Amino acid sequence: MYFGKIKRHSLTDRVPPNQNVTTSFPVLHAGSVPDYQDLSKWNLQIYGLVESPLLLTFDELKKLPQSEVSHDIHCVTGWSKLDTVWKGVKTKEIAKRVKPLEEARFVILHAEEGWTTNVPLDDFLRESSLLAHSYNGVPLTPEHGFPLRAVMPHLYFWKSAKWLRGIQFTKENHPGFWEKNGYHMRGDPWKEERYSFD
Ligand SMILES: Nc1nc2c(c(=O)[nH]1)N[C@H]1C(S)=C(S)[C@@H](COP(=O)(O)O)O[C@H]1N2
Ligand SMILES: [Mo]
Repeated sequence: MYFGKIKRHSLTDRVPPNQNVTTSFPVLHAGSVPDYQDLSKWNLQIYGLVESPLLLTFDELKKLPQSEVSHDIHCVTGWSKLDTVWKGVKTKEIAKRVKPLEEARFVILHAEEGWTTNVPLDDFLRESSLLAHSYNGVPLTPEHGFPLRAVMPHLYFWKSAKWLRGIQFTKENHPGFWEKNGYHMRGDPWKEERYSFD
């Protein structure tokens, strides 16, 4: 596994403003944890402003090129966790296959129970953005998003939808679940983009 060049830096360079490092792994979400008996009915729908929409089964997703990446994550409630290791399919690999149209500027991530979050297309397509099925080398636990979640570690962690079922490419920026409740449309932790009204 390649972890990149080891840089010498203090924790303050590494942790965004007003965040505290935790070694635990807090669980945060609205609604209930889905209970999947098996994945035979599970699929991931990729649609909207794309040339070739895709409907992937879990097996098909596992057959796409896999990446394992290590990132720090930052929750808007104030905790950060360093060096979290995720495995899955890069969003870039998905985009290569569906080919977003030129009009597509934003992405809505759809989770179970109708939960959504919105991100600009450029953020969705970052090198570090992943559709993850594993954490620390083992499948995600139900409460952390089994069988599949988004991981977009350069944004506050609420953008990283757990129990992901759909990826919709859009022209306009449609606020998702927390964004409708005042959370930021982008959510850059380094700029402290927590809420849209402050
Ligand atoms: N489907 C879904 N995904 C979600 C949420 C949610 O309520 N529903 N909450 C988000 C929030 S606010 C956070 S901080 C992270 C928490 O992920 P964790 O429970 O794995 O730490 O999940 C995000 N993904
Ligand atoms: Mo959160």
